[in-house]
Amino acid sequence: MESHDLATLLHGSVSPSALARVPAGMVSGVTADDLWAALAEGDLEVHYQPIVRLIGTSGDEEHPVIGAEALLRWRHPVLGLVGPEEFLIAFENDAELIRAIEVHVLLVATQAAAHAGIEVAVNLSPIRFDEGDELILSVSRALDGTSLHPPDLTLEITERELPRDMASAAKAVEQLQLLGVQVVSDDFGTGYSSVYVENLALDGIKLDGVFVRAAAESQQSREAVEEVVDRAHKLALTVVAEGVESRRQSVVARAIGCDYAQGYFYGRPGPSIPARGA
Ligand code: G
Ligand code: MN
Repeated sequence: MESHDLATLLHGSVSPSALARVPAGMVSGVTADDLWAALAEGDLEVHYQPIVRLIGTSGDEEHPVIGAEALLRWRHPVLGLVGPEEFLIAFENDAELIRAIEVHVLLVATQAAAHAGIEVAVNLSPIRFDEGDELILSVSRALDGTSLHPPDLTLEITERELPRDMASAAKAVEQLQLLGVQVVSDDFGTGYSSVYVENLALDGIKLDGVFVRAAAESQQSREAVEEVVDRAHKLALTVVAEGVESRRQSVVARAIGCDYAQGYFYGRPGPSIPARGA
């Protein structure tokens, strides 16, 4: 089975304009020093958005929380809370800064999740997968520092960018899985889906919200997205539906076989980690 069919099918399910993301406005004048200072002063906070289980639930009213995605937020002295898309993009190639911020999020999130008794997903940028041992070390240190079970930690890697070297990224994914953690492709369908699925032995995909919303809007899109979910399952990938904003989208995500879901409908990101649901 050709995994690039996944991307082709998905792209056919939405209009090209739906995929063209409008870049978020950057907070102007931010320097790397500002971010190092924010990190040192505790102004880089970790917020959490619940992830719910859809499989094995008895109806569309039941959305047990099984985990959370850790999301970085900068508590800016003037602007208030700002998301990473508004301040981090300009520093995408500053590997040292990105590493320091991501290690901070990883440490805070794993401790919070161990305490709350839930699973947690942490975002890693593709450049971290070029570091080799450095990444593996920071993940194993984070695990050593808590009672979190490794399978309860998921690392999300966005497929919007490519790691510089796919072969070493593939090796990093294998080493992470040897630690027992899971690795999933984030924003699935919006980037290099086929490259990711073909080169990395992923545990799952997070289907971008644009497809979940399209599936709830037209029968044709729904069939295409359902086919992608079926094929992902055949590749032994779990599927998280992202960006679920309404009851209707939630019902559709469950009906087409998504295993888990996340989005404003179940809960917005917030400063406290959610408790495990019934
Ligand atoms: O790329 P990634 O999936 O990691 O992005 C997560 C971002 O998506 C967060 O900043 C979060 O605030 C946002 N988000 C979470 N749920 C929803 C949703 O239901 N709708 C929209 N539009 N954005 C969401
Ligand atoms: Mn993510």
